[in-house]
Amino acid sequence: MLRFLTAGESHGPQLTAILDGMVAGVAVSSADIDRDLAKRQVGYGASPRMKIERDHAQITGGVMGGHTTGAPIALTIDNLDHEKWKDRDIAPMTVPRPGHADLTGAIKYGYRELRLALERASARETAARVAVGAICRKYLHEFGIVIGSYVVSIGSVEAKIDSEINYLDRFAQADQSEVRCPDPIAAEQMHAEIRATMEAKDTLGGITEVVALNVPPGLGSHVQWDRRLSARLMGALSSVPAMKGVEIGAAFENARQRGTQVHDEILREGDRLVRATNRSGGFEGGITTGEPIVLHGAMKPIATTLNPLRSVDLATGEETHTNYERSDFCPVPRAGVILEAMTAFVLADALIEKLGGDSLAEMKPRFAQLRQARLEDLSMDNVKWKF
Ligand code: EPS
Repeated sequence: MLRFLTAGESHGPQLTAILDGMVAGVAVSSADIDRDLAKRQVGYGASPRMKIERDHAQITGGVMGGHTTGAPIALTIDNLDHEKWKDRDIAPMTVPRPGHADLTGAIKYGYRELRLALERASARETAARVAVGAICRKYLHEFGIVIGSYVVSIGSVEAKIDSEINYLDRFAQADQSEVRCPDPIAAEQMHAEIRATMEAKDTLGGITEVVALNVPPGLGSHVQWDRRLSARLMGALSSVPAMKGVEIGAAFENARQRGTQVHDEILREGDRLVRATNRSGGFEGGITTGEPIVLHGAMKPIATTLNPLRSVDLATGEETHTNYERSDFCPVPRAGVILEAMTAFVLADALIEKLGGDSLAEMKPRFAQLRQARLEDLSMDNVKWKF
């Protein structure tokens, strides 16, 4: 239903995105998108490149009079750094960095210069994704759905977040923190850990928790593998560069426990069916339960390290060491908004699929009629039957 493509190189003139399948009637402005783009540019440990760029989305199609028309939405984001690169004689790069797409890209496409892989594999591309996600987020807001994130670990430092703190407060606290961690003690330790990593000329990874609130039950489906929304979400999050692991709820902890300790018991609150816990992270059978969707994205320490790693110069065939390219030391704090964008895209797609229709006006009444986890929505025949 909903799909998007991006194009553009890290140091080329601009990034382009096309979002196809967004319904008519959603209020969207450049300012809405720029707010999210700005979040992607800050965070301790970010590349000096972020001081050069002032990401701004220019909407060039699909929005008229401040609202989506149902046509494909096109937008561009200029790379301000392009000025410094254009018309320059660029020294070829022939030593691939372990962990980046330099070598695999060259093997696949037969490049004779590794920059051709680097330019497109660069996480610069995620600016276009964040812009697309901002539009999806505006659509989801119309139905009260909110997506946020915060950092739960950087390197070996783990946040201890009081379970009493509600998600909206966690998002707000993360926005106040240079490392986007709502636990102020852990945030200080994370800051120190990033500083120590920079001094050691190294890079650092971490884990971000992404949460979607007020998602109705019944999105996605158990009936076919590729309709499991949990799988679509995990796939989308793992497509973010350097994101090497995705977890739904407490999946890895759950795997160490017995079933009675893991599953979210079903209780009654008046007519409503509620859950005692949310260890499943908001999914059962690949379908949303109506509880918060909780995901974790594990980011590896990025591949461009100031201290060299062993590699081979493809021009000479000699074993050598990598050369440093300007880069982030720890992009984990600014990765959250990218994970949020991918979550917003997948959830918007699932909601459009569920509701049908071409405009917000058609969808609003359908949303109000969605079946909920209430006894009155679930009439059971209670009679014997046979296959
Ligand atoms: C990146 C390397 C750095 C980062 C870049 C991702 O770029 P440069 O080589 O220009 O210093 O700044 O991220 C961005 C440009 C961005 O907007 O996030 C890489 O190698 O992936």
